[in-house]
Amino acid sequence: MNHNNISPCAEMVSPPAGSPMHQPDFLFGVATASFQIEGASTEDGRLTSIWDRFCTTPGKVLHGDTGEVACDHYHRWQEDVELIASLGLDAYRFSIAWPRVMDEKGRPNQKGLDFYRRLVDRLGEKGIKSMATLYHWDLPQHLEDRGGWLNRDTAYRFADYADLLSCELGDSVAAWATFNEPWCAAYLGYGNGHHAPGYADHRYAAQAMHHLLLGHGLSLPVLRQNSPGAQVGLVANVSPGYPAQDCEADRNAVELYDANHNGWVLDPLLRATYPAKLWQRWQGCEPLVLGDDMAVISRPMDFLGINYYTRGVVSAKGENDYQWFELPDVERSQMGWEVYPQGLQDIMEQFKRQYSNLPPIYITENGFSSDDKVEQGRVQDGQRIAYLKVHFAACSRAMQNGVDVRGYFLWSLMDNFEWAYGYERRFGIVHVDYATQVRTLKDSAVAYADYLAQRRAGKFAWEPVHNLTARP
Ligand code: IFM
Repeated sequence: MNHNNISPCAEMVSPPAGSPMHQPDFLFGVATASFQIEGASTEDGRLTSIWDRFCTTPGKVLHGDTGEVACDHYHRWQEDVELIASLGLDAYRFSIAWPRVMDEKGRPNQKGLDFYRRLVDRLGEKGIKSMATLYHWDLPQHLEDRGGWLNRDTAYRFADYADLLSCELGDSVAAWATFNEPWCAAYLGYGNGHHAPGYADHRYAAQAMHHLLLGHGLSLPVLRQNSPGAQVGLVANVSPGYPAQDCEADRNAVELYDANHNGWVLDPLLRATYPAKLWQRWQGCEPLVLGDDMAVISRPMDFLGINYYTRGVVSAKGENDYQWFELPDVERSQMGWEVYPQGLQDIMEQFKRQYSNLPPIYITENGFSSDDKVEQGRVQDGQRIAYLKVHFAACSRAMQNGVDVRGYFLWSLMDNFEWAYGYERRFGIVHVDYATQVRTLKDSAVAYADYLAQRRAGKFAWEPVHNLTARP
């Protein structure tokens, strides 16, 4: 690891003075996902996943990049845990690769399980809490060959997988997220084909979403039973909508956008129903819902994880559809996403108004991609530092207005495989040189670590807005 840049630090990444984020119980972490960092895609009995297949399908991933090596975390996990510890983080959010831990018959693959056992044990020794995501998109290919998320049976296979993992690691994991971003798995994977497995049919997307959510609901009691000390929840990517113009048609467009981006996942979980507006836009695409599915899906969760990057500004496209409106002259990330911190406050306050049973929130992803370069041992990513600070401030305002936020996980610990964009887009606070696997702390990592060290030293006062320890 290259630490040359640790001393000439830029400013500290800190929430504003008095922010409730300074409370010692508020968790600060970083997040990653198995396929994006692990590599070792054929080692120790790991099966092929839908993303391995997708990467080798011509034209699907930029430059033909694959997850074969990625950040080589499977071999360098000890160095990476040291890195997490050296930053002074409270928690680490990672995901488990389903194809690494189960064989085609659903039997455990001990070598794969051992990898995660070693990881959570080492994190525990370092005093770092583990938040494990069970599904961050790497479905075993053999399940896709039987229909993947279009096949209801996959939801039951997912519950078996959750059972195995929580039996194995249930004593050491602080929080389980069943799924990461079902919206992406369903819509990008089955609705427009930008992600694996690459289908493009809205009826497929709706049915896949239903089975993903069913898998979530089926696994909740299993996780609770095997891992009674852990919190269980789901991670959703969320995005507030705003009208391009202040007119009724664009306000209706915002409702359609909101139903698609937020309500499609959150209404079933928190209201046991799909939003009617969704089917207004996608007529005839309603999924097949059986028996008590909606009751299963809406079983209570201990937390909701939200991933926030940007907002949508939309205008009407006929009566039942919307289109994106590209604002000129706004700051954007390397992904082209507008930097809009107010959206983080707005969406959390919207959820608080909308859902009477909204559980406590973790911000499970938030971060900035830029074309970072190592120059004389240093990566000057001042734009990322600025992004983090304004999002900390937005989170603080939401908490001051009564939103119960328990922690913040920055995406991402290190640069990694950014799905259809391959390795070109860099989200890490640690730079990865993919040719040498050298990790170099970017200025943002140093600035985040500076804040965490000063917070531990008790340097910040805060205004309490809710008692974090009083809730489960
Ligand atoms: O890299 C992804 C992550 O896997 C899921 N949430 C969004 C990130 C940035 O696109």
